[in-house]
Amino acid sequence: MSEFKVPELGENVVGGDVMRVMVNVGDTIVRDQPVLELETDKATIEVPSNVAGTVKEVRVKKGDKIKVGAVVFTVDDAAAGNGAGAAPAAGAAATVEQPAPKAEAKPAEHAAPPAAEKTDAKPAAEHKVLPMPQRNAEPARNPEPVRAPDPGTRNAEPAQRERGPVAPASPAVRRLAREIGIVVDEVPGSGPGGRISQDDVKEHARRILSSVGSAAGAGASRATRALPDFQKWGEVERQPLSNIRRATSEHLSYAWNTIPHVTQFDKADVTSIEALRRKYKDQVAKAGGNLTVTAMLVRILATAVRTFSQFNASIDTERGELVYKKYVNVGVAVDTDRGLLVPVIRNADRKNITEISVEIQQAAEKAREKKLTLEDMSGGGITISNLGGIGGTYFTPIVNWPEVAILGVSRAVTEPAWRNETFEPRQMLPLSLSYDHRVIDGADAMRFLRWVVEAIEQPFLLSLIG
Ligand code: CAO
Repeated sequence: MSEFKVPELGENVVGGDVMRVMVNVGDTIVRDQPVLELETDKATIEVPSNVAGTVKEVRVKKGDKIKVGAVVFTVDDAAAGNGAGAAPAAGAAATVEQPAPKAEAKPAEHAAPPAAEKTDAKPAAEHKVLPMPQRNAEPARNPEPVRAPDPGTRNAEPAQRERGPVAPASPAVRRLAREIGIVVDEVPGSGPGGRISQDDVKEHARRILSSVGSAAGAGASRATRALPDFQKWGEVERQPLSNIRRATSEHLSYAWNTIPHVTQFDKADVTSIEALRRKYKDQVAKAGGNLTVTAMLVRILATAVRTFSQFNASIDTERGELVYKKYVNVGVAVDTDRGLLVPVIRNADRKNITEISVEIQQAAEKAREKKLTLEDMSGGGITISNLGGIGGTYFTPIVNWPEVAILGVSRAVTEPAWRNETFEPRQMLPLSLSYDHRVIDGADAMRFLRWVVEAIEQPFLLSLIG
């Protein structure tokens, strides 16, 4: 008899919510067959089996929260005869030599899984499966390791992406990290290829402690306040935070607590550009896009940050440096029924508005169909958040850390504007620019926003310099 346990999943994943158990008692399974779908705070992961045989007992069900190392099911492998091997010792899932476990990265999602708790052993059709390297033997990990502030659903640390899903670190370094409660995959490695040393782990721990200390100082009054008993005033219902909501909450709290925000407002006269939009809408539709103010603004922002490079920068407080990006990637906030997701339009400065319209359309569809990958949402330089399709006048968007600026767009309305000694009906678009005041001065922000307004009002400018 063998046990199948949740293997190490990489990318700081310590466990997750069971979305689907893809085997039933009596099923005959083979190695590498997807058997479990887990929703973590960063991705939905499809876990393949490292055992083969007939399923005898299934110990988890949809909705369970399980950790790496938990037994999922047992199999009778007597008849398998394919070298599935005996069950590893209890708590040793991390020591299992996984059969090149496959995980599928896609944004954490809150959508309800298929109705049946246990289904046939079939991978979900929409999932892409990414290969994950084998892991070395390692004892059970600290269940509650300390994490660096989480970039949430919006961005992944470049260093981690570059060095792959599993951090290069020796067993001794991993042990040290585990003992002091650090997620080793989050430690920036100073060695060749990002290899992590014991000193890197200690330095990372020191940094977290100092940031936790200052955050605690800043938010002490919030942290210590207990909620009232709401039931005193009527019926209430409690629901657990979904993974995507938790990740968004952590990410936005981090951004809000770290970035000194300022928001500036302006209005752009979109009467002419709106006429152009209507004129060319069908043409763009034929290419598969929806020509909207969002697409036009993505292109305008992409050109604007080439002129105002500090708007496409990040602040590295550790090293006392500003990081100026030479590429132009624009994030677009997309509203989904599971929460906010921010896919990124890459090299937006090199694409025309039709191409951008098509990409936004595709990204929004992927977001709503739960098909966005973490990569699709990484590497943005500046973000646009357009709530105008819904309504509203102005709002104060939160900067999407580690970016330094975000443009909020509200609903364009026709209003009287004083032009040529008379009031004329003009369609005006309210814009809200939030920025990190450590990096951007107010005067520069106003110049930037004015530039954007002028580019909207005189679209020829884009062709002139774009
Ligand atoms: N003012 C007036 N009309 C607007 C508008 C605005 N600011 N923005 C969009 N519209 C219009 C569009 O032109 C379109 O009109 P037509 O039907 O005539 O073409 C219609 O509203 C629907 O547009 P859309 O919203 O489907 O398309 P979009 O490209 O503008 O936006 C997307 C795409 C994905 C950004 C949007 O659907 C969305 O999810 N917005 C919400 C973003 C969000 O939640 N932000 C908050 C984040 S928290 O900071």
